[in-house]
Amino acid sequence: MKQDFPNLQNDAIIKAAKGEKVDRIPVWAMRQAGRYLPEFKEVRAKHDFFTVCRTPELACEVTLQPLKRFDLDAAIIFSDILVIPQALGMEVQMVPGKGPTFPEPLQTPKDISKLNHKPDVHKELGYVFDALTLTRKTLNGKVPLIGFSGAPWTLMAYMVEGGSSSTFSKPRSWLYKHSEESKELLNILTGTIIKYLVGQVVAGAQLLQLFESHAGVLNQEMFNKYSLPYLKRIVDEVKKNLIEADIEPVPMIVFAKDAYYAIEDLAQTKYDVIGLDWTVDPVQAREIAKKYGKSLQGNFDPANLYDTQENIEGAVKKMIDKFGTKSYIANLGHGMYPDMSPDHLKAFIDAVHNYPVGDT
Ligand code: 1CP
Repeated sequence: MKQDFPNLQNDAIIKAAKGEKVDRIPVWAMRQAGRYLPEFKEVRAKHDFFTVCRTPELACEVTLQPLKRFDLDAAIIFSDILVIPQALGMEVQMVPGKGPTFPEPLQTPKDISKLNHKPDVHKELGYVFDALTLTRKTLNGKVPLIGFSGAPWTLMAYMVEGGSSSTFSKPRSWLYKHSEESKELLNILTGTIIKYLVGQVVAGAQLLQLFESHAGVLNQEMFNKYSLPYLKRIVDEVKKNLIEADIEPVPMIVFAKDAYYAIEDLAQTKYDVIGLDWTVDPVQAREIAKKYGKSLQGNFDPANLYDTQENIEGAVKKMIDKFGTKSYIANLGHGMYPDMSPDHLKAFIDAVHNYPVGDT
């Protein structure tokens, strides 16, 4: 299948993901579009959160907002991980001050039967594909466009808990009390995520990131049972399905937040890049990544952006000294917080770009 998109001018992030030489270290920031930007808040004052996601022109506009301010090496499509539970038939509201809320979460495993197990992703999530295609064309080849999805465990966590939580005790109780039904739910999610990600690449995504944002509430044994197998199936099948459709597979990034114990297992999958949160030591992660020929992404402590711009520069240099410049995509260890200063993100981005890469 041939896609007709403008030629890419800055492919540093794709090169870094593949372990190829770059002229400068590529950088982007998780949640680079969002509430810390006054221009984002202006759009949100006029439109409800999911209206922005569902209107390709608005999604495109907010995706491009951070690129107008900063010298970023990638755009990430504006959407949310919770569009998948919506596609399966669940209602999700974005409640100010509280975050995502499910009025009717899955209360017992019987509720799984109420879900649409095999949604038509083009019908239910076609608006994301349209936003990707419009944004890819509007970018005009400036930088690559990243598509994303929540990973199955993280989505199950919200669907059962009904919203955010520091313990996610309800979905974790399912893993012990209803193991088989939990696996059934994770399988339903996995099947939809695979079709959704393949559709994103067809629509114009040039890299994909999987967010396992709540890996941290699982121990290693539970992660190996309820997260890793599904993450693996996603990368295997997305790449296979793309090849079968005669489309070149795009680099895939896995970000399993707080799963420091899983880095070696993740490095043995087909993901090209392992995303790291700020609690991980880059030197140790690099040793593992080298062994398996993987690239790394991360892992600046987001709270470090509250420091002075001068101190940010020094901290960035220290971080890159540890990661090295090869097979590396600079990023935060998690997303931007709403009260952060755009100027401090700029200091981070500029400090990454000023780091000399040398000849190796
Ligand atoms: O009112 C608002 O504008 C809500 C703020 C907001 C924004 C800007 C939410 C609600 N989602 C988003 C956009 C978003 N979400 C993006 C695109 C923006 C970009 O990165 O530039 C992406 C990639 C996400 C992904 C997402 N949503 C994740 C994974 C990343 C992570 O932070 O770990 C998660 C966990 C969500 C759920 C979610 N949606 C929104 C919030 C506040 C949350 C987190 C809830 C919680 O703390 O549990």
